[in-house]
This record gives sequence, C-alpha cells and structure tokens, in this order.
Amino acid sequence: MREKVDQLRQTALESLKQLHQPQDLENWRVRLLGKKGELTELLRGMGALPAEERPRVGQLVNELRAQLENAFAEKQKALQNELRRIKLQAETLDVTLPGRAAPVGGRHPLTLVQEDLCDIFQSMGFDVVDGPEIETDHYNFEALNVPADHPARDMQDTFYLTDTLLLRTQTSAAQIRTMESRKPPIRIVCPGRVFRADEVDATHSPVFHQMEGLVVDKGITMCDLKGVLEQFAREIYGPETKVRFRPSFFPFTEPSVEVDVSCSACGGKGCRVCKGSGWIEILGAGMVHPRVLAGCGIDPEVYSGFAFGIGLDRLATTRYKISDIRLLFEDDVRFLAQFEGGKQV
Ligand code: 2U9
Repeated sequence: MREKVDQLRQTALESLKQLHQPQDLENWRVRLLGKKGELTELLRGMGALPAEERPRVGQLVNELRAQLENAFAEKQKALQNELRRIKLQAETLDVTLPGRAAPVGGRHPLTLVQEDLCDIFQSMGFDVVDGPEIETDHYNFEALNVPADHPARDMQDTFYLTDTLLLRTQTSAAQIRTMESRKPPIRIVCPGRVFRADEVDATHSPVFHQMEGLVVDKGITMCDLKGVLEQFAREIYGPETKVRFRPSFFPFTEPSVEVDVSCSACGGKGCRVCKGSGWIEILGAGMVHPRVLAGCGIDPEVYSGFAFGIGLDRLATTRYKISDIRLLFEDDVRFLAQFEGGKQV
C-alpha cells in the first residue's frame, strides 16, 4: 500500500510539472483530488487491509492529499503569474511613439465674416447683442412701423408659427428690446440667423444671416451714419474704398438709403463682378423712424438715431468666391475645410 501511495505521488507530481494550461490543471485536480479521483480510489482500497494497518495507511493517504493540494495551489499561482506576464507583454505600449494628430475643425465662412464685422463695430464702441429667433408679430413688425398691409407680413413671405408667433425676418426685434430696456446712448450691433419664405436657388435661401446696427443718442445725424459706414467699408474692402448713398425706402427708417461701395475687384472702373457699374450694393440704412423711437418710450424730439442692415451671406460668398449660397448651409466638411486659415480676401 505504501508503494502505491509513493507511486501515485511520483506520477502525480511529475504530470503536474508538464501542465501549462489552466484547463489541464483543473483536469489534473479532478483526476487526482476529485470525489471520484485516484486518491479516493486509494482510500477505498483500504477496506481490504487488516484493521491495524488502516490508521497508518489512512494517515499516509491524507499526507499525500495535503501534499498534492499544496502542489496544486502552487502550480495554479505560478500558471496565473505566467499567463499574466504573457498578457502584459502582448499589451506593451511604446510610449515614445509619436501620437496621431487629431483633426482640428475650422470656423465656418459665415462665422469668420461675422467675427470680423463684430470686431470692426466693437472697435467703434458698439456692443454685440443677441435675441430670440422666434419672435412675436409685435417685435418683428408692429414696433418697426411695418404696417399691417405690408407685403412682408404676408404668409407668402414670412414663416408664421401661430397667429402671433413667427420666425424673425430681421434681427431688428432684438434692437427694439434693447431700446426698451436701456436708456440712450445706445450703440449696438445684432448679428444672427433670419428667415424668409424664399424659393431656394444659388443666391436665395429661406435661412440667411444679417447684422443690424443701431445708434441712438442726442444729436445723431445722417453724418454719423456716413462716418460709421465709411469706416466700416474701408476696414472690410481696403482704405481706398469709396462709399455712395442712394435714396431708398424702409418703413423703419426715414430717410432711408442704400449704400454702395466702389468695386474692389476693378477699383471702380467697371468689371464682371460689379456688372460694369463700378459699384457694389452692400447694405441698407437710414435714420430711425420717429414712430419707432416713440414706440420704445424714447422721445424723438430729444433723441435721434441711425440704423443699418448688412446681409452676411453675400459678404461671405463674394469674399471667398463661393458660387452658390447653398454651400453655406450643407455642412460638407470638404467645403468647410477650405476656410480653416481664416481670411482669404
Ligand atoms: C431698428 C430700427 C431700424 C435696420 C435696417 C436695413 C435698412 C436693410 C437689409 C440688408 C440686407 C436686410 O439682410 S438684408 O436683406 N436691411 O436694408 N436694415 S435699415 O433698421 C432698423 C433696425 C432696428 C430699431
């Protein structure tokens, strides 16, 4: 019996040494130490021994069990360490490798134009103000002296959400709100998205962008308007730029003007860009209508003001030679990536 125990010890420990996989190790445990394993078999064989030998042999078998259990635990630990070492080795990172460059987004051409305009007007002392895109009929039309029968108020031209709520057609409403909440002197520009029920083509979009400006103070005249717009035009188109005013009409300004700049492509001689005229229309403007001031609680006998509106989309398309306004709204990254560098005038 002692021989059997020694033999089992030897073969068990020998075979344990050959194992390299956790599953094989488990099989080994079941085969030797399991309920129906070889050690249990050995114990069963004790029945055939004389009674006086049984305690001694039982002790031998128990010692073997303890020895095999220890050997198993040690092997298990060694195997786990080995597997962990192999796994870590496979995951080794070379921290000295150069990193992959992350793509950096650029600013949209409209953002670039808007930022330039804000800079120019801020340097002249204007604040930039914001307002809601959903407006009331009152702020978008009524307060701007746009009469009820004006074509702009027609369903064909304006996106109405309800009887009284609409998508703003100009950013003037934000300026009305400013006049209601601040006392003159007021010097603000108001950039933003506006909406008109236009058919889409290469030069029209139902969503477009503008920047409106407003100055209200004592003694403001048309001369101030000219000075500010001339300064603006020279900063945008260059110091040689000439500015001309033509009479026009807007319900919210009186008198009203349309403002042209000398064509920067030909210096005013006449070319394809300016259709031979030497001039390019850039904005509309005028003296704020007394009725608009009075409606905001500003006495038109004491205060006067000027206002202007600039379309940003056309400024962006001419500056960056973009042939179709729709490109500004399609978010095609191949198109947008071309403007990363900023100014390209
Ligand atoms: C207040 C009073 C008057 C803003 C003005 C224009 C003339 C104008 C157009 C330019 C191109 C709109 O985007 S566009 O189509 N705008 O011609 N805008 S005067 O007048 C105001 C603004 C606010 C309180």
